[in-house]
Amino acid sequence: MTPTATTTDAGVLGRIRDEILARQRFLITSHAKPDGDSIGSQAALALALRALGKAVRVVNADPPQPSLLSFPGVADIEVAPRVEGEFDAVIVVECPDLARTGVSGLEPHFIINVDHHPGNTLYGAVNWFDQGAAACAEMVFDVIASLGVPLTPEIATGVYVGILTDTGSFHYSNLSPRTFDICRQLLEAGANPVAIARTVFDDNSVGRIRLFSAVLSSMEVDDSGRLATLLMTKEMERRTGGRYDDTEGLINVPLTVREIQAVALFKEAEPGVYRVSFRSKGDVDVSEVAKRFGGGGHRNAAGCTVPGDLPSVRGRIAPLALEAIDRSGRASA
Ligand SMILES: [Mn+2]
Repeated sequence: MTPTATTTDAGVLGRIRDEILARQRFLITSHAKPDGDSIGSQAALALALRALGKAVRVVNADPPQPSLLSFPGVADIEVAPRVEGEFDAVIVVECPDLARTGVSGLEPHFIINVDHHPGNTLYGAVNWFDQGAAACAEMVFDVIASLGVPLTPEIATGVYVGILTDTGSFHYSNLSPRTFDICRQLLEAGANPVAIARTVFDDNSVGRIRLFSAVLSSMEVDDSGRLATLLMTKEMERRTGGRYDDTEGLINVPLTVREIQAVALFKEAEPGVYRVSFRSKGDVDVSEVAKRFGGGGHRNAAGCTVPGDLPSVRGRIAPLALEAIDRSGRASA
């Protein structure tokens, strides 16, 4: 098969259906540090294939987030750096290239690639790549429908978890009428959107909230009101009972202020060394700032490690971040 850039035609879905129906033993994997779309897509697909009497193992390089563990099929997901055993096909969901799985031993197998990430390298024997899908789970929904497997509440829950998380709770731009049509069918099949959202998002601890509170209390906003800086120290971690590695989403809080265009979080890595994380909106390119200090990343999310005391590190970073904001203002003017 000659892969094409975006293969949304009915032909590829029919081919996936035929290849699955003709095979018996499956491995399903996804990207390392799996997100809600990875886990929801995998769990739903595994349940659907098992309903067809197939043998299915799901193997990822890293465990699911604890908040996802109670969803149907998720506890069965294995964590391993390498796959061993005989499989008739490997289905890779939500993964732009094979290396991103973090799992070795996949290459010799017949690979079915189902993904929506821009830049997918079409590494499979069969590739369904649709970057217009709001979540890989939308594509998995179509695969399950093509197989003729009835939607159970458990399967519907997995697909809904993927869509809910990958759309940022229905905030992001890839949403389409199709997204809501699928969700309508998922609810009709028994997915409970209130219970799912509570399970996914109500996973804070008191210590985590206290750590967030300490870090947000450190916020400084520059005179123009466009740049926020945050500080996190080991002392804050000790005092609050939060965990240093459990601060997902914290840096995004200042960005919810309309005027703030970029955020820099200075996280004390060791005495005299700061890990600096950046987030920005729109055309503000914070990766350029990170690169000046040997780091990198994307336009709107980047990071670097900088030695020095806080006043000097902040003093070097803040003017460059403001320049990045100024540049974007000029570009869009
Ligand atoms: Mn996704």
